[in-house]
Amino acid sequence: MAVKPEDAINYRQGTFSAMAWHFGTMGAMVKGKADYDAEDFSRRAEIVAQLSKLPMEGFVPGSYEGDTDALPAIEEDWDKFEGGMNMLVERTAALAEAAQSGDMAQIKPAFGEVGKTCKGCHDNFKD
Ligand code: ASC
Repeated sequence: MAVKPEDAINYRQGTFSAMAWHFGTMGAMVKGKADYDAEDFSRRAEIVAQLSKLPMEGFVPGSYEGDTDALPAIEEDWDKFEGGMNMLVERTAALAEAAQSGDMAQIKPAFGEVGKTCKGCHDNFKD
């Protein structure tokens, strides 16, 4: 797929922004800063799980300069990056599954695993 680097950057940033919107709202519930609403939490967890599949195709050659925080390390260590993105897909699916239980004792650790996965890639691949 031939795309302009700036379009790829906008695309993947949009997907991550939408994920952060929902994950942040979920985080407020997990941390007790907002009332836990099981149905709303579950809906958002599903959205995040679906969104997590989207950004990967936006990481195209030539898109690691300009208006982006994505580091060239992504291309240099592609297997590790891809592994991290796959882990995000798996762990957000696990969180969506846990969310269906409505049981915070199951949700909390699953939420934490997703957060760690976000951070793992940010530490290595985001400026
Ligand atoms: C968020 C968000 C992230 C992750 C990360 C977790 O809510 O926007 O990028 O959680 O901070 O470590």
